[in-house]
Amino acid sequence: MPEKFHLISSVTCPWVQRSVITMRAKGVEFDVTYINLQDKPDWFLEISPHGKVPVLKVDDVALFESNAIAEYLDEMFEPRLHPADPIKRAQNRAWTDFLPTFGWGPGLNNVTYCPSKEALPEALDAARLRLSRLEDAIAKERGNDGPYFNGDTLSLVDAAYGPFLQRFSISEKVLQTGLLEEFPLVSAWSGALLANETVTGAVPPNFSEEFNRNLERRGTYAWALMTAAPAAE
Ligand SMILES: N[C@@H](CCC(=O)N[C@@H](CS)C(=O)NCC(=O)O)C(=O)O
Repeated sequence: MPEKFHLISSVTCPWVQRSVITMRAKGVEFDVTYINLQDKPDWFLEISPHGKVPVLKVDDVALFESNAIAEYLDEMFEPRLHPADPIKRAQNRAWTDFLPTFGWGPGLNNVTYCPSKEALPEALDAARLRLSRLEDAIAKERGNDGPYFNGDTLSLVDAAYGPFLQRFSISEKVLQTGLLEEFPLVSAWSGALLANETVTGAVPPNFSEEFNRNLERRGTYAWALMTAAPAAE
């Protein structure tokens, strides 16, 4: 059995949060080192082939890629966050692989980090397409009554999507697009994930401050709305 887990992290990274959720759900103790991704240390570049976090050091072995890390943790520690049924497990893996399509590029992140009011309608349309696929996937899962992807316990799919839905919910407070309300199953799923402390608490205490800094650095519309002076009477 490995003795020491050490996570190389960055405060606002959703892929890192996925590793932390997985370790929290399994009660795995770990140390953390935060690095500055704008100025990566040499020791980090030596252990991270593509220079990305998370890296999980398991004793002296460095694992990279949040998906590989999640799968490793799931094989090693109870409770299993993958379904026992091989077909369901394959489906869960496939929906986890869908995450970059869902979150990145013309997906949910383009709404979260939308640069302007004018760019919002196009970002919303592209996100709607991905959200409708996810809505269908959850509908097929229901058989189970939720609140999580496979039913009443967290799965690796929940650990993967939760961080992206959490970041969207922060921007959505000011954007007020109502986007998720168009997808009631995704909306209920998001609500359950954001009410789960294992998910939302898997960030350090300075997360909000650093996330806002991120919104500012990226020149987002959400940041402009957060800092807009109230209209004069
Ligand atoms: N596919 C990777 C994505 C990780 C990733 O994109 N991490 C970002 C931070 S959220 C990063 O380290 N970026 C640094 C860079 O690309 O230079 C995973 O799942 O671990």
